[in-house]
Amino acid sequence: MKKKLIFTLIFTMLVLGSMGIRSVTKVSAHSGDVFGPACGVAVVDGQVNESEWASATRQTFQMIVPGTATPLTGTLRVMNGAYYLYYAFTINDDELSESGQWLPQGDVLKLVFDNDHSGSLFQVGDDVLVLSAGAPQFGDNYVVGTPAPSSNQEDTLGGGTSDGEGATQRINGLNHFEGKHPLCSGDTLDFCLHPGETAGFQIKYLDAEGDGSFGSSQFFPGQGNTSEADIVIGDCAIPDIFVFLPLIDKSP
Ligand SMILES: [Ca+2]
Ligand SMILES: [Ca+2]
Ligand SMILES: [Ca+2]
Ligand SMILES: [Ca+2]
Repeated sequence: MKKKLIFTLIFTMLVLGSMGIRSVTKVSAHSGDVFGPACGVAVVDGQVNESEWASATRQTFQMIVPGTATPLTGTLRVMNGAYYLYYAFTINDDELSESGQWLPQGDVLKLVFDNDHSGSLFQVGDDVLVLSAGAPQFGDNYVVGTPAPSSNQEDTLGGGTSDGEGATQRINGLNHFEGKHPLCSGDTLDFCLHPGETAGFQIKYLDAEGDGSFGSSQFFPGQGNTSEADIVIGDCAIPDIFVFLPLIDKSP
């Protein structure tokens, strides 16, 4: 009888495994680094104004830097409306570079998401949002997985759509990054989040120097595929999607 039970359990596990069902265990090895729930909308123009981000969850932190480079200090703000996730990042980089060694678009901010909050980053298909100093400043990407586990490319190259917008500016000694992305675009290469749900994420900032050389890679809350902070989606009624009716042609 016992053998039969064990056999049934193993069989069930094999069937579930073959169906590709991921573990639904919620890992919270990153307590403290939680952004949201917070409701609000912002004008995504690369100027992080205090007033427009007043209702966001904000945290200022020293970046984590492997090696000997000097850690920069970053501030991340997060909030959402009914349709979009909004995020703003400022960092005390000494200049905003629009191109550099290994960085054709210069300074780059990447938010790498753990869509299903499994506790592991860089699963193929996970959402990646990119804001660059050089054009195009916004990139809606996804984890490709090859050649390196963390490599990513534009959704449009994988049959998906580019969803959202972003802008970057140099203001008062800080690099400003602002972006927005649908909470649930319907694109399988994006996350789909509802009020109360949580996504994990990691920040990677790549610094291009003024002389064109590569500066450093800087992370928050840390480096590695299990070092992630959380975003909790608010139940926000703020209508932040606008439908423009087509102009009616009244000419005879
Ligand atoms: Ca703004
Ligand atoms: Ca997309
Ligand atoms: Ca994406
Ligand atoms: Ca820089």
